[in-house]
Parts: sequence; structure tokens; C-alpha cells
Amino acid sequence: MTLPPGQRAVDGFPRFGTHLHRPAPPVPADPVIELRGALAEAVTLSVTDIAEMPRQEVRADFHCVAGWSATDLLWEGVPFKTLYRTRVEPLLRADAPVSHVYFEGLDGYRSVVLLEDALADDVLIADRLDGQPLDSDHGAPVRLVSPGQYGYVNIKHLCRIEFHTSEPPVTDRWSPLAGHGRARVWKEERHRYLPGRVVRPVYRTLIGPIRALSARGSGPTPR
Ligand SMILES: Nc1nc2c(c(=O)[nH]1)N[C@H]1C(S)=C(S)[C@@H](COP(=O)(O)O)O[C@H]1N2
Ligand SMILES: [Mo]
Repeated sequence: MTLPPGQRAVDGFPRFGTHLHRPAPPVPADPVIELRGALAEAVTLSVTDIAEMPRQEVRADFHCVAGWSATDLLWEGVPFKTLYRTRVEPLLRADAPVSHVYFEGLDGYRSVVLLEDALADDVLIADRLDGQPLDSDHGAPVRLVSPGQYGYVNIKHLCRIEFHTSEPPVTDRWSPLAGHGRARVWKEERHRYLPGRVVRPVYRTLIGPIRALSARGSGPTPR
């Protein structure tokens, strides 16, 4: 099994992230995803309606920028590309070409990716993992899954997607840990300004403390 540079396999799939000090947000009774930004009109889609769109399975490893990888996960959901082509493109203004997509979760966690990266064939709005409905550890009711990009762009508890014509301001842009804008795992794009292999050892030391913050994480602590 080959992993991207600087990654180590872990047993199982830990709950992880920067919002671990709080329990996962409760799933609303009728969850929706709001589509906003450079659209002729705002759209609110129910998660149930999205689940009825043409579906796809993606078998992939999952890579956290801190250096652990969960291997051989089976995701199910609707390709982001399908959502974009059918629900977003018809509403785009000709004078406003979309370049960036912003994703936000119910816990306030957010990420920005290039439209080009979001349209990759293996990017899903996933609602199932390994044959089960997504649980709250891993992003219920739905999460973004982009296996070619580090975990931090794989937004859990997805509730809002915005379409932008330039890079929207990201809150952590000037933080010492500011993530790379593309986050491609095979190119080791870990950090916004520093080479991936330079920050590797620093990021690795964060795994333990981050896990320790977990209010109700599950699974083993990655090494
Ligand atoms: N809503 C939300 N999404 C999130 C995070 C988070 O804290 N909140 N953490 C990110 C990070 S850094 C990683 S590595 C993965 C972890 O996914 P997991 O908890 O399913 O392992 O979720 C990403 N998506
Ligand atoms: Mo991560």
C-alpha cells in the first residue's frame, strides 16, 4: 500500500479536527444545504433531496494534514460535480465565472477550494461510510469527501456552500498553520507558505494534543 509523502497509516478512523473540544453538532430534523454566492438566486436544498440524486461509491484513503491516514474507506453519496452541473451551473451569471468554492459545517468549521479541485471525479457529498449512514463523529448528516486533498478541506456536517469569483477571505489565512489553498496530498501541499516536508514534523506533534481535546472522539490515537 502506498501512501502520499509524509503520511502514516493508522488503525481505524479517528474523529479528528480543530473543533473536537465540543461534541459534534446535533443533526437538524430536516437538514439542508444552502447554496449562495455568485448565483442568480440563493438555493436551499434538503439533504433528503440531495440523497435522491444519482449516487456514486468512492473507495479511498483519508489523509489528515497532521500526518495520519485512515485506509480503505468506502464512501457513498452524490458527486459534487453532479450537484454543481445540475443545480448551480444553470444559476450562474455569465459575467461572474466561479473560481473558488467555500464550504461550511454546522460547527462553524469552513474551507475554501478551487472549483477545479472540487469538480474532480472522486469528490462527493457523502452520507454513508462503509455501508452505514454517516455518524456524528464523521460528519452527519453529510460531509464533503475529497480524497485527493487533506482532511481539512473535507468539511463535516456540511450546511452551506458558496460560489465565489475570487478567493474569499479565510479566517486562518495568516495563522502560522494556515493550510495550503489546494491541499493536494500527493504534492504534499500542507502549508500555505512553507514546503510540506518542512512542516511535517511540526504537524505530527499536534496529533496528540488535538486528540486530547476531543470531547467524545472515538478510535485509537494516531501515532
Ligand atoms: N465540520 C468540521 N469538519 C471538519 C473538521 C472539523 O473540525 N469540523 N476537521 C477537519 C479535519 S482537520 C480533518 S483531518 C477531518 C477529520 O475527519 P474525521 O473526524 O471524520 O476523521 O475532518 C475535517 N473536517
Ligand atoms: Mo486534519
